[in-house]
Amino acid sequence: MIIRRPPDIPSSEITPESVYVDRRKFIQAAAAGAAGLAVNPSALAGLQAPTAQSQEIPPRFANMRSEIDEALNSYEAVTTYNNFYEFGTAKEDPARNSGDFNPRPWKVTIGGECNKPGEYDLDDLMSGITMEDRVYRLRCVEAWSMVIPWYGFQLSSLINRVEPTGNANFLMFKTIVRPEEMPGQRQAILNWPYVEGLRMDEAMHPLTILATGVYGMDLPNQNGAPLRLVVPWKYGFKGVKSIVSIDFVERMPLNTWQRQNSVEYGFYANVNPNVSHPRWSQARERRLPSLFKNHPTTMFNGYAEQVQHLYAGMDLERWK
Ligand SMILES: Nc1nc2c(c(=O)[nH]1)N[C@H]1C(S)=C(S)[C@@H](COP(=O)(O)O)O[C@H]1N2
Ligand SMILES: [Mo]
Repeated sequence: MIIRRPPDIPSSEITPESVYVDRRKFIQAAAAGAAGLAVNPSALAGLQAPTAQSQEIPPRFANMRSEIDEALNSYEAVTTYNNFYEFGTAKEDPARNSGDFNPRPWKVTIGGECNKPGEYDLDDLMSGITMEDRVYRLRCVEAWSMVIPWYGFQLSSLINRVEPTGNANFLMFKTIVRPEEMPGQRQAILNWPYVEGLRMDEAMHPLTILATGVYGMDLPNQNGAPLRLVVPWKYGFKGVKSIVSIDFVERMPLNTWQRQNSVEYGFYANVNPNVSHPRWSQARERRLPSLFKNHPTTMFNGYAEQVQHLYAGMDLERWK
C-alpha cells in the first residue's frame, strides 16, 4: 500500500455519520454476499436505504482506512448509488436492474499491439497474479465522491503478461454488449459498447487496478462484475465496467463520454479543481452520504504526489 493521506483534508471534515458503527448491517451484508449477492442483487433488498448508512469496517480493511485516513463509505452506499447506464440512468437503477446479468464464466479478449493476444478465461488470465485490497476515493464528475475498499490487482501485471509491443501507446477497454441481460442496452442511451482508454504509462502506474471485488466480496453486478477498471486520480467515468476486451493501440482511443459530448468530457479526465466543468464548478465535492459539497476537491483527487509527473508539461486545461 502506497496510498497516502491527501494533505489538505482535515479530519474534522470527515462526516460524523460515517464514524458510527452498525455491526448488524455489516453481518447481513456479508451473509448476503456469501449467498451469491454477485448474481442476485435482490438479496440486498432488505439493506437498501435511500441514504447511505455506515457499518463497521471489517478488520481486513482497518489498516487501509488509517492509511488513506478517510472513512469508508458503507457497503450499501457503494452498491446502491451507481452509474452503469447499461442498467439505466438513475443512480439506483443498476442495483435494481442488474439481477439477470451473468458475470460467470467470463472471457476477456486481448488484442492489438501485443505478443500474446487471445481470448482468455478470466480465471486463467488472473492465475498467478497477486490480489490486493486497495482503498481509493472514487470521484464522479458530477462532484460527488465515495471512499471504496476495492479488491483487485495491478493492471500492470496483466499488461506484462501479454507483452505489449513498442507500438502500444494506449489501451482501449470495452464493456460487454448483452442487451438481453442489460436493459439499458435495449435503448440508444449511449453508443454501445461503453469504451474507455488509458495511456500506457497511466495503465502501468501501480495505483491503477482492475477490480474484481469490493468490501472483500466479489463485485456485485451493479459495480461492474466481474472485472472493472479503477483509476483513482481520474473522474469516475474512466472506471469502465464488465470489461470484455482490452486492445493495445497506437493512437488515442475515442472514449464513450468524449464521443458523446466532447465539449464537456475529454480523454484524460484527471480530477482537477481548477478546471470547471462547463455546467458546474469542480472545486468542491459532496462526500456521500452528505447532501452538501462538504469537501474541497484536491488535484488528481489527492494523488498528485504519485501521478503528477505523468502530465509534466501538459496544459491540463486543454487536456481535460
Ligand atoms: N460500462 C459502463 N461503465 C461505467 C459507466 C457506465 O455507464 N457503463 N459509468 C461510469 C461512471 S460515470 C462512473 S461515476 C463509475 C461508477 O462506478 P461505481 O458504480 O462502481 O461507483 O462507473 C463508470 N463505468
Ligand atoms: Mo460518473
